[in-house]
Amino acid sequence: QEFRLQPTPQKYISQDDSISIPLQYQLLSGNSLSTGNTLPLLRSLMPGEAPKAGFRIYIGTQDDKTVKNYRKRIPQKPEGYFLKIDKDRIIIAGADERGTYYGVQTLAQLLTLDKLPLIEVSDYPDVPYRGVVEGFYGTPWSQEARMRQLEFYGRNKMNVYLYGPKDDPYHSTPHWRKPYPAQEAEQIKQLVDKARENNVIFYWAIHPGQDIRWNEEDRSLLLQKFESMYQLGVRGFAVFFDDISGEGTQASKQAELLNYIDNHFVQPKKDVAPLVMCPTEYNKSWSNVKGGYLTTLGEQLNKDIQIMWTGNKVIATIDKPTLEFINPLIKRKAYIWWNFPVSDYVRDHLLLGPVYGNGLDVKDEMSAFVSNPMEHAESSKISLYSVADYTWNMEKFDSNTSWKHAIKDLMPLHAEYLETFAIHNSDLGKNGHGFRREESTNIQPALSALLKNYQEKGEIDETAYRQVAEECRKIITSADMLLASGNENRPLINEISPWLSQFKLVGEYGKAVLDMIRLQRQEKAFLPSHAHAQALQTLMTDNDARYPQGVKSGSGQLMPTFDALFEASTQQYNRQFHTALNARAIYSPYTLESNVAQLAMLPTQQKGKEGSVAPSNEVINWQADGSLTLSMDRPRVLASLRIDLGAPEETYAHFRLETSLDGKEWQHADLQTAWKGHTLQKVKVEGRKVLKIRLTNISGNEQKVYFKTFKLTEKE
Ligand code: LOG
Repeated sequence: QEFRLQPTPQKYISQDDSISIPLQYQLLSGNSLSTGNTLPLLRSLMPGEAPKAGFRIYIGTQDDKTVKNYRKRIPQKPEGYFLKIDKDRIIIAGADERGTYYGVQTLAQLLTLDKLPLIEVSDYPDVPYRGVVEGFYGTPWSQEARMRQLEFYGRNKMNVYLYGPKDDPYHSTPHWRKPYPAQEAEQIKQLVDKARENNVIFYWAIHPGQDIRWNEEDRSLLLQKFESMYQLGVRGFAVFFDDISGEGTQASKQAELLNYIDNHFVQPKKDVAPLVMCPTEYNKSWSNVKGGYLTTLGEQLNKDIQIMWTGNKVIATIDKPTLEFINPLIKRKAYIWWNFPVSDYVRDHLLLGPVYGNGLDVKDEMSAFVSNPMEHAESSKISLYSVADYTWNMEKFDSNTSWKHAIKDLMPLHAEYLETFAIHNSDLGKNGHGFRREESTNIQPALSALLKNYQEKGEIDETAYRQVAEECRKIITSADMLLASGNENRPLINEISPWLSQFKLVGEYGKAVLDMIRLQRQEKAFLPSHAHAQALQTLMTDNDARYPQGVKSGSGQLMPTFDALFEASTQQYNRQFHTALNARAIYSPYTLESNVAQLAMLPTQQKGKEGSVAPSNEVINWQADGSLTLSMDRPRVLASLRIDLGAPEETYAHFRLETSLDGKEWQHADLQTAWKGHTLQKVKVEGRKVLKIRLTNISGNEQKVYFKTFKLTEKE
C-alpha cells in the first residue's frame, strides 16, 4: 500500500524529489505559538533544534512575521494551513492556531517516510466540527481508552469530543444535579488536559430531561453543575434531550433553558465554545412537524446554539435530502449525530466495516458531523479514522481506501489479518432499526455460486470451492495471528477476543462443511466431517452463551451459507444412504422428535435457562400411541416444566409424561393442574436430571388437543 496523507488533503503538489530528514534546523516561530501545543509537538517530532543550523523551519499563523512571505498561500478557511517542504526550508503557515497545528500533524506523517518529499500542501477541513460523541448505552469507555482516543483525534485532525455516555449517572438521571465525586472529577480534568494537548474541544454534555422540573431550582442546579465542570477546565457544553418522555420534552422550555445558559453562562465566560443541544425529536421518523417541536427550537433558540440530528431515522446515513428536510425547520445547519458504528442495540456484533452511504455533496449543509461509536473504543477507530477523512475532504472520500488505511493505522504489522477479520464482522444482523451493512464482500460471489450450484444441481463449483476454502484458511490464520499478536495493539485485541475465538470457529466450520459436500457420496468418509461440523456448531453456541452480550461473527454471509451447505449435504446423504443424521444447522441444545405429523416440524428455542417448543395455533390430531420427545444434548437438571394442551383436566389422563436419563429407562412424572379450571399443567420435576422428556397418547384413540405451551427451565 502506498503512502497517503490522512485525512486526504485538499491540495497536494509533489515535485518527485526529496531531501534527507534534517538532523539540525533553525526554528523561526511566530509569537502566536508561544503558548499552545503546536511547538511542543514539532519539537517532539524533530529534536534537532540548533540556533545556527542552515536548514530553517518557519512556522506561524497568518499575522506572524515568520510566515509573512507566505501569507497569500494560506487558505482563507478556518483551520486551514499551508505546508511547504523545500531544499533548505520548511514552511508551516496556518490560518489560525489549530490550522498551524494541523500543518505540523501533516509534517508528522511525512516524517514517517525515509526521506522528506518536496511538497506543497494547501489544506483545510470541509466541515467545521468533526469528531465523536460518546453517547451510547452500555459500559462507558475507560479512562485509558479515552486518553488514547483524544490523541487519535488530534492526529486525524478531528476537533471535538462530546462526553455523554448514557450510563454515567452524573451525566444523566439520577445524578446530573450533583457534582462528580473527587476521583471522577480528577479523571475528567485529566481528559480535558489531554484534549487541549491534542487541540480537541472537550464538550461535557448533561442529560437531564427525564426528571427535570422547569423551575429556578433545577435551572440553577444545572448551571452549578456546568460551573463545576468549567472549574475542571471544560470549555464546551451540551444539553441532550434524547430518549425521554413527559415534561422534559417541551420545546419552548428546552429553548428557554438553553438560551438562559447561553446568555448567563456561555457568553459572559467568553472562552466557551458554542452550546450544543440534542433535541427530543432528533430524527425525521420521530418528528411531528405539525406539532411544532422542531420549528419552535428553530425559532426560539439563540442563533449560535447548535442542534443535533441523526438523520431520517435513529440509525441512518446522511444525504442531501436529509439536510434539506431539517435545516429549514431548525433555521440553521444541522449538527449531525451519526449513529455509526454504535452497536448498543446489537451488542453481539462488531461493526468493523467501511464507512459508506453518506452523501459526498453535503459539506456546506452541516455545521458538524460527530460519530457515536461502539462501547469498544479501540475497535471504533476503524470507523472514526474514516469519519475524520470524510469530514475533512468529502468529495475525495473513498470508502474502501480509507477503510484499508484505517486498519493499517491500527495494526501495521497485522493489517492483513485485521482486514480479514473486519471484512467478515461488519453487518449488524437483524435489528429493530432495520439498519444493515455489507459483509464479506470479498467472498460473497463465491459463496453464492457455491451454494447455488450445490443446492440446485448437486454440483460443486470448483473455482468457488477453492476460493471459499482459501478464505476459511485465511480466517483461521487471521484469528490465530491476531490472538497471538502480543503488544502491537493490546487494547484492540482485548476488546475483540471473544469475537476472534468465534471467528476461528466460523473458519473451521466452513472447512468442515466443505469436506461434507466433497464427501457426500462416500458412505463412511462423510460421517466424521458431519460430526465435526456439528461439534463446531456446539462450540459456537457455547461461546455465544458464555458472554452476556452474545458473540456473533460472520453472521451476514459466511454462517448462512455454511449452514445451508451443512443442511443440504446432510439431507442428500440421508436420502442416499437411508440414514437419519441431524440435518439442522442452527444449533440448539434441545431437539424435538415426534411421530405426530403436526408436531414434528415445530422448532425448539433456547433462551438462557429456558427451553421451549414453539407453540402451534391449530388443533393437533394426536394419534393413538403417538408421542413427542424433547431431547437434550446432555443430561440437564430441571427446575420446572409447564405443559398446556389447551384441554380440560380430564384430557391429561389420556397422556403419559415420562423422563429418562439415558433414553432407555423411563420414569413417570405427574401432570398437575396449575390452578383450578385452567388448562396449564405444572409438572413435578424439580431437581430431576433428564436427557429426554416424552409425552405419549396412551388412550388408544386419537386425541384432539392444542399445543400451547411446552416449556422447561433448567436449574443453574
Ligand atoms: C440514543 C443513543 C444511542 C443510539 C443508538 C441518539 C440521539 N440517542 O435511540 O444514546 O446510542 O440511539 O442506539 C439513541 O441517538 N436512541
